[in-house]
Amino acid sequence: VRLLSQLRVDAERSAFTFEAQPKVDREGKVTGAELLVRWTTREFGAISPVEFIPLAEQSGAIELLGRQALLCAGRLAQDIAAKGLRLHIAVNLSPRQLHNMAFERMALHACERFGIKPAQLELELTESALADASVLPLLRRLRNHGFTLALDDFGTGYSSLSYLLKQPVQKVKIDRAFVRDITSDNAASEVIKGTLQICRGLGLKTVAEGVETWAQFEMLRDLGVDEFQGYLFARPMPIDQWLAQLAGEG
Ligand code: G
Ligand code: G
Ligand code: MN
Ligand code: NA
Repeated sequence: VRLLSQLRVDAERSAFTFEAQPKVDREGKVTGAELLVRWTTREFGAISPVEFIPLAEQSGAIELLGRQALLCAGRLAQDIAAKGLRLHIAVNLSPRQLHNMAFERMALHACERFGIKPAQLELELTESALADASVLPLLRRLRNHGFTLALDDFGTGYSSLSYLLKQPVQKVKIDRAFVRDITSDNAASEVIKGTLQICRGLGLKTVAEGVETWAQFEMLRDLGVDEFQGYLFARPMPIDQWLAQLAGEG
């Protein structure tokens, strides 16, 4: 209860921070980064999003967190464009955010405010967020505005092929549970192969999450995965650190 009230107070104060975890292409070149929220309280220390996102969803604080994430993404996309780089910034969305009437306006506002195009932002949605067919019109509008929609944690929910066909997403992120087992478990690699084949057929880009070893990277690359994210390339890091790295590379 104390945690919940602290969460409300901190959400009002925009007290969340965000880390960036880069993604790379098949050559290992950076394509963009995913923003991951961080929350540290004086009383309880750092709390994992796995713990507080559900609380934020229940309490409604997720609206404020989501707004802060969009603004952070917009600002970062602006900084990156100013360096002459063409990289995307991805934000995670909770199911509840898609039921907020103001979400679309908030997302467009973030783009206007920082002078960026929606195409520079990627919205990561979980299967559970898409399970409710009533969000489809919003997703179509977001896509028409130019936002890239990515299906996160693919394979952990209950998506069937027919279900995937109906989604207006352009990218599929293969869950790290499959990536973890790809070199040891034949079933995991068959699931990935099947997923990649379907995605190719539908013209969807693919991202492998949680890539930790060279063996995983090489196997996934041979199978045709487009983008990669994981500790092998970089851990989530403070945004300024990522910008400094990019400056070094550029
Ligand atoms: O970095 P990591 O352990 O911390 O993230 C854990 C989970 O929290 C991930 O599944 C991720 O999707 C979710 N998450 C991270 N940042 C955000 C965010 O800004 N908004 C939402 N809704 N979820 C997030
Ligand atoms: O949004 P999503 O559920 O994809 O959240 C990404 C989560 O995965 C974050 O918690 C992030 O810290 C974590 N993560 C990113 N790369 C790796 C990795 O290589 N290995 C593991 N175990 N976790 C990772
Ligand atoms: Mn994600
Ligand atoms: Na994931």
